Amino acid sequence: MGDIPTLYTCASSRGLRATWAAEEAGVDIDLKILPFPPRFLAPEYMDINPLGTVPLLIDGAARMTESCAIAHYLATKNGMTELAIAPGEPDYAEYCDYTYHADATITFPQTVYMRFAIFEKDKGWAEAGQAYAKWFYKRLVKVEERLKTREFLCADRFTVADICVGYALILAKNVGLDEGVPDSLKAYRERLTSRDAYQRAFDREEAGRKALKA
Ligand SMILES: N[C@@H](CCC(=O)N[C@@H](CS)C(=O)NCC(=O)O)C(=O)O
Repeated sequence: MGDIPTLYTCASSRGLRATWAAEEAGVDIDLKILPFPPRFLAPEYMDINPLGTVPLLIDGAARMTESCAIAHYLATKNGMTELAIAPGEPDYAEYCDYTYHADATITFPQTVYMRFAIFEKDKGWAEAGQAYAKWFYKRLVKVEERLKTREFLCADRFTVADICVGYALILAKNVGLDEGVPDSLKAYRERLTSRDAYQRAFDREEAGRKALKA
């Protein structure tokens, strides 16, 4: 494929932020779906990404391993698009803030919950996992407040900040963390996931996941 970026990811992982941004921006990517977790099920992946995490984007000499950064990069690599907010535009600061907030503050407790309460629940840490679930719920307050008067997080339009925060809400539903998600954020998630580009991204990843099993 050569000239187009290659995205290594696992279906419905944080890499969905990147696949979704590529679909929204109309950027061609070579999508490579790995089994989860690649660390154990695709150990050769460690040679190209010693972290063992997904996503990984390779574009020429660039190697990126942060889903929110990759989403912003894909939305802007061929020039600014409506999916991003430029310096000097209203809500530029908020755009940066919510794009980082999505993973650093919201997805972080979700990840710890998943590890302790799901993947390693037999190690006796399930209670700690549930404590992180509560922490996750509390951390939704900022987005909840922001969306009381808005349809999207920034500049009255759909941006990468919505992709990044929206994915955390999608993950919540997928891993049994929906009980403490306010109805207003469930409605926001519904608006986001009904977008054609989201559906295309989801279907592309699922097709890759199914091909692994074939
Ligand atoms: N901050 C990184 C985190 C990447 C990450 O931890 N990805 C998870 C999947 S959502 C993963 O690869 N877990 C498997 C592992 O750590 O072995 C991002 O947003 O891309």
